[in-house]
Order: sequence, then structure tokens, then C-alpha cells
Amino acid sequence: MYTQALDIPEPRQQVREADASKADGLDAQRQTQFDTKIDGDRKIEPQDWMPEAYRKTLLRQISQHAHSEIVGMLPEGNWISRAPSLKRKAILLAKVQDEGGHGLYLYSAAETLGTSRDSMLDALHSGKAKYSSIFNYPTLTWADVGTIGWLVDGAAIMNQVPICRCSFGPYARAMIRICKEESFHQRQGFENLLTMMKGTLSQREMVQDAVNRWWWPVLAMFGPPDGDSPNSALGMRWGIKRISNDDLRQKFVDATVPQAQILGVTLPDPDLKWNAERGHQGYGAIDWDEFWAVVNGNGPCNKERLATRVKAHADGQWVRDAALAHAAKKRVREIKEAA
Ligand code: FAQ
Repeated sequence: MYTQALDIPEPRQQVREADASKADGLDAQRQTQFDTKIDGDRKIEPQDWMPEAYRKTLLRQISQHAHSEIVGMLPEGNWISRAPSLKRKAILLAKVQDEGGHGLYLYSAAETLGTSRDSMLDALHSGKAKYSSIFNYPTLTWADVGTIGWLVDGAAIMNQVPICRCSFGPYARAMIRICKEESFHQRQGFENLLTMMKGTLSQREMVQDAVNRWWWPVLAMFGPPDGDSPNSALGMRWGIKRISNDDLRQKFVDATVPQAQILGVTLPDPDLKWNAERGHQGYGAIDWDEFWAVVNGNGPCNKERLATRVKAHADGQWVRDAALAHAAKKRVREIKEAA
């Protein structure tokens, strides 16, 4: 080679470039097929080609969702040993167990995107992964259990029913079963509160106090306002998210106001009024500083929740070891029998 200008590609480099341009062509073709499926509202399955950004967005959302279900077992789990009757204890046990099951379906759906459960759990335990802000609030009385069922599960259903139509098959299918179970959770919460509201004055006060504490964090749980939601545009384009954060929040407020009237509780917002022009309930300003403080690890119970999860995982190490040892022994036995 005499000068840079006379540089010609080495034969191997030429092959590489030809391969790259072929690959580019192939990727463009795959992208078109992917876009056609999305536009036609067809499902993307794990073996299908998908853009890396789609895979990443799904992994982010599904793993965060799975972590939320698992951490979400803790606030109500605290009340299993203190439930006021055998019936309430059986209902609460079943509910908390359901949330654990939801986490497992969701981790499995995320694994189909090529990640391991261990890496997702490492991200949770090291504090790198997010989970829903709502589970960083304390459960101070038995009325909190009913209020979580009514409001938190109610908000979860509002957010999750549209995800049953998510473009990614495994997530959409997991959500169908999850939503059926969440609907039972919401009803048991409402019925629990209704029973307390028919009880003594102090029971009614307990319910009102719990509703006062959970109302605003539940509204924030739908995520930041649409204008401050960096993931919404692509989530909507790809059919992962079907309804925006603000629209879901509004649907939830509209649905909850008449339920509060039936219960006989006051929702703690002086600005909560029917807006005839918009055809929706108007509501007051959400404290987004508090929301971001909680999301960033500084809520009332963040440290306690994470420490409990990390300890539970460490305490379960012997179970994982035993399962692996059993599987290894079984394999050896099968090989011997086949020989
Ligand atoms: N908490 O751009 P966007 C349940 C983050 S399950 C913490 O709007 P996106 C069942 C967000 O991740 C409850 N972080 O994000 C149950 C993003 O950060 P990143 C969980 C939040 O994804 C009941 C950043 O803010 N449900 O309750 C929160 O488009 C009772 C910017 O936000 C799901 O996970 C938050 N609340 O929309 C269990 C449903 N909101 O990732 C036990 C699936 C936002 O860029 C007991 N997820 N952030 O670092 C979704 O629908 C969506 O991911 C949203 C957020 C709506 C949560």
C-alpha cells in the first residue's frame, strides 16, 4: 500500500462487508415483517425475530412487573398471622400465594426473551431493578389489607387488563390468568372493607385512615404523567402499552368514586369533583416528588422490603441446592438405566 488513498479492502474485509450488507438487508426484511405483525395486531413469539429495543423494553417491563408481584407479597404477608378470623386468614393466604404465582409466570415470560431468572433476581437484590412504588408503604392496621385489595389490586387490574392484548405472546397470555385472579383480590378487599364499615365506629375510622394513607400513592402507581413518561411512545407503538398512564389513572378514579360512596368512605381529595365538560372526575395534584423519592429507594419501607427479600432468598438457598442435587442424582440414575 502506497498511500491511504490507495487503500483497498483486504479480501477478508470485502467478504465481511458483503456479509454485513447481506445482514443489513436481512434485518431490514425482518424489521418489515415485525412491523407488519405489530400493525396487524398479531402476536410476536419468543422464536420470532424482534428489534433489540423491543426485547429490551419488554424485559424491563416484565421483570419489573415480576419483582412487583414478589415484593408485593410482603405488605399483606405481614398480616397473615394476625388475620381476625380463620376465614380471613385463608383468603389472605390464598391471595398472597397468588401474587407469588404471578411473579413466577412473569419471570418465566421474561426468560423466553433470553435472560435468566438468576440475573433478574440479582438485579432486584442489588437494588438495580425497579418494582412498583406502592409496595414501599407500610400496612399499619387490618384495614390496610382490605384497602390494598380494593385500591391497589383495583389499580393493578385497570393497568393490566389492557396488557392481556400486549403484542408479546407470553406476556399477554400470562396476564389473562393474572387478571382473573386480581379480580378476586379486588373483590375480597372491597368485601373486607364493607364488613368493617358495617361494624363499630373504631372499625370505620380504621378504614377511613387506611384509605387516607393509600389513596395518593395508588394514583401515583400508574406512573408519571404522560408528558414525563419516556417509555410510553415506543411502548404504545409496539402494542406493549395500550392505554397511557394518565388515561388509566383517570379511568381508575372514575370507577372508584362510586365504589367509595357505596362503602361510605371519603376519598381524601378536596378537588375530587365531577367535571361535566370533560365527562370525568377531576382530581387534585399528585405529589410527584414523593413518587420519585420512593422510586429512587427513599420511601418509608424500601430498605425493609429489599432486606426481607434478600434474606428470604438466602434462607431458601438450601432448597435450591437440594433441588439441584436431586436433579443431578436423577440424571445419573437415568444414564445408568439407559446404559
Ligand atoms: N413504581 O416511562 P414510564 C400489582 C418507572 S403489580 C416504580 O411511564 P412505563 C399486583 C418506570 O419503570 C404492580 N417505578 O414507564 C399486586 C420508568 O423507569 P425505567 C406493578 C415506576 O414502563 C397487587 C420510569 O418510572 N404493575 O400491583 C412506576 O412506560 C397487590 C418512567 O415511567 C406493573 O408492573 C411505579 N409505580 O410505564 C401485587 C404493570 N411507574 O424502567 C401484590 C406493568 C413508573 O425507565 C399486591 N407495567 N415507573 O427505569 C406497566 O404497565 C408500566 O411499566 C408502568 C410504567 C405503567 C408501571
